[in-house]
Amino acid sequence: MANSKYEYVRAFEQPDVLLPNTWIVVRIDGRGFHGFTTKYKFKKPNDVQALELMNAAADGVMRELPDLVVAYGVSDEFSFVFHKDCTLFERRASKLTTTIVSTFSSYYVYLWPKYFPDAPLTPPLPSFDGRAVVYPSARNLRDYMSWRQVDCHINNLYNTTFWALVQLGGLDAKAAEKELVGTLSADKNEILFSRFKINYNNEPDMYKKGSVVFRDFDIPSTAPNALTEAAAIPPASASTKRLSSHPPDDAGPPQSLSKTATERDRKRRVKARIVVAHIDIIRDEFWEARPWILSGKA
Ligand code: DGT
Ligand code: MG
Ligand code: MG
Ligand code: MG
Ligand code: MG
Repeated sequence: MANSKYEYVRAFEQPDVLLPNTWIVVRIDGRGFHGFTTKYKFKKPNDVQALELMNAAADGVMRELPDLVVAYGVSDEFSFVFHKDCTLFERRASKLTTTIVSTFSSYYVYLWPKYFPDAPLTPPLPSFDGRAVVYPSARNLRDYMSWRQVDCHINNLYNTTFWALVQLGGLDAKAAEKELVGTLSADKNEILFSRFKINYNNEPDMYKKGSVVFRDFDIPSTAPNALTEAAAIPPASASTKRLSSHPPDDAGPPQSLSKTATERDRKRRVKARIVVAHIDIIRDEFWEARPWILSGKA
C-alpha cells in the first residue's frame, strides 16, 4: 500500500489479539428477542420451528468456518468454539466475533422463509450481538459448555411449569410467577405431574438439553500411511499444528509434514457431516466418544 499523509490514522487501531493457546468461545445472542418472538408469535415456552432455524443457521456457520470444533445453542443464543490452536484472523477478537455474528444473521434471515413460510420478515429485522471469551484449559471450556446446558435445563423447567400453570391451569402470569417463587426442581416436577399429568422427563430433548452441533466422520481418522500416523499421535500433532501456524523456529517435524497433516485435517473437516444433537455434554461420555472435537485432529 502506498504511503500517504493519511497513513498515520492506522496507529489509532487497537490490537485485540486473543491470548494464544486458549479455547475461544464466541457467544451470540438475539437482540431484543423478547419483542421479536412476540411479534412473530413464537410458541411458548419453546417454538420448534424457531429452535430449528437457530440450529440450521449454526450449521451454516460451522460449514463456512471449518476452524470451529463445536457449538451449543439454547433459546436465542449460540456459543461457537474455536480450537485452542486456531489461528484464523490471527485470533483477532473483533474479526472472529463479527464474522460469526454476520454469518449467523445472514443464514437466519436467508433460512427464515423455510421455517416460517407464512410470516414474512419485516423490519426491524432480527440481529445478534456477540462476544469472544477465552478459556485456558479444556476443563474450563467444558465447564463453560456445562454452564450453558445447566442454564438451559433450569430455564426450561421453570418455563415449562410457568406456561403449564398459565396455558393449562388458567392462572395469569402474576399468579403463576407467585406460585413458583422459592420452588426447587423437585417441586416443579411435582406441579407438572400432579396437576397437569406432564412428566418432565418426557419433554423433547431439544427443549431440555439444547442443541450441540459438531462434525462427525464416516472415515477413520488414521489412514495407513506414515505421514498421517506421525500426525495422529496427540503430542506430536499438537506441536505439528503449532509449527504450521507460526514461524518454523522451534524443533519439530519438518514443515512439509506439518503442512500436509494440517491440510489433510482441514479437508476432512470441510467434508465432515455436521450433526445437531440434543444430548448431555456435561458428563464425559459425549467428549470421550468424539475425541476429535477437543484433540483438534479433525
Ligand atoms: P437482549 O438479548 O438483551 O437483547 O434481550 P432479549 O429480549 O433477547 O433477552 P434474552 O436474550 O435474555 O432472552 C431471550 C428471549 O427470547 C426471551 O424473552 C425468550 C425468547 N425466546 C427464546 N426462545 C423462544 C421460544 O422458543 N419461544 C418463545 N416464545 N420465546 C423464546
Ligand atoms: Mg442478552
Ligand atoms: Mg437475546
Ligand atoms: Mg438470550
Ligand atoms: Mg477486507
